[in-house]
Amino acid sequence: MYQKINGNDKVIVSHIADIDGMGSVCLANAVFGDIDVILVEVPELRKALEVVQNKNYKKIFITDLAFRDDSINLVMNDETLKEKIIHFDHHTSEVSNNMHSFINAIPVKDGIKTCGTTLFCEYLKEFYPSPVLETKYTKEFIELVRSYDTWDWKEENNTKARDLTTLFTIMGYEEFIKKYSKEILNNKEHFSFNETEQLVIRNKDIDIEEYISQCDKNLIRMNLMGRNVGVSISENYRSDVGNRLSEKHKDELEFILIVNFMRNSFSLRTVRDDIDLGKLAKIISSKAGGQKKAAGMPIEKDTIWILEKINKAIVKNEEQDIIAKSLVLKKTNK
Ligand SMILES: [Mn+2]
Repeated sequence: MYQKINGNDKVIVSHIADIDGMGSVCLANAVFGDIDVILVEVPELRKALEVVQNKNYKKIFITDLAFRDDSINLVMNDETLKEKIIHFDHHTSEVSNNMHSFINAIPVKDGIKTCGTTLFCEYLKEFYPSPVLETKYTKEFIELVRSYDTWDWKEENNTKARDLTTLFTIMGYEEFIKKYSKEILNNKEHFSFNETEQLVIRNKDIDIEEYISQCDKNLIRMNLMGRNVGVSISENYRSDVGNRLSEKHKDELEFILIVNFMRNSFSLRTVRDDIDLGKLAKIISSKAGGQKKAAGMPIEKDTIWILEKINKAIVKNEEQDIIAKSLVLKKTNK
């Protein structure tokens, strides 16, 4: 959890892990000048709510974050807090929570997939109109965020959207927010990367390629909830790893499960249309969330059995390996 608390009357709580979480914060900085900021992973929302709960905020914006039961319960028991929250989420798994007055999940609007940043921008345009929201630069920046976050960039071949995410991976959230808050405020031209940025993005792409092929080599095949799954125990670039490996093995594997011990989470990714990972993850854990092709859940008591299964799969694969090798050995000895 990252916090920048300066005693402002507004605070934005956003997703720390991707450019959609960043986009709303950059817009808020550009429009409000200064605003308190808290960045969290999805399961940390309750902690963030506890931080803002007894402060004198007039408005609490929550962007690109889903409410889990623990956060819902906290808000339900605090009328003052409930009134201050304005929520912008787009994850399909959360739509059923819209029955709560403070929850607002809209996955599609006018036939176009939304993201936290596009929803927040529309709200700002209505209630805090500003010329910085109307520039070519801002519109293009927001579309890059939307395109990447909804994975529309794949069909649209919007490589700039992917490059923006790569730059975020390189810069980290603090530098990224600082840079793009300033750009949105001052830049009225088309969105572009300078030469240095292009160079570091290309270099990073090479690293990512190597990382993915390493993950591919170490992929563990197993069965989970009756599905053929490829498991990758890896820390970085989870959307790239998940999507690329799912694409490569789409006939054999229904989805890719990434085990990330640094984030203490499971990430599920697929390119297939015959499975709904958001729904599947919800069956496994009440703390899960996501969409058809991308979902996640924490590693904790309800999900730890998955690690046990992976362990068994590793042992089984090793045994099969040994058998296969000894068969080869027998053959060559003959
Ligand atoms: Mn998002």
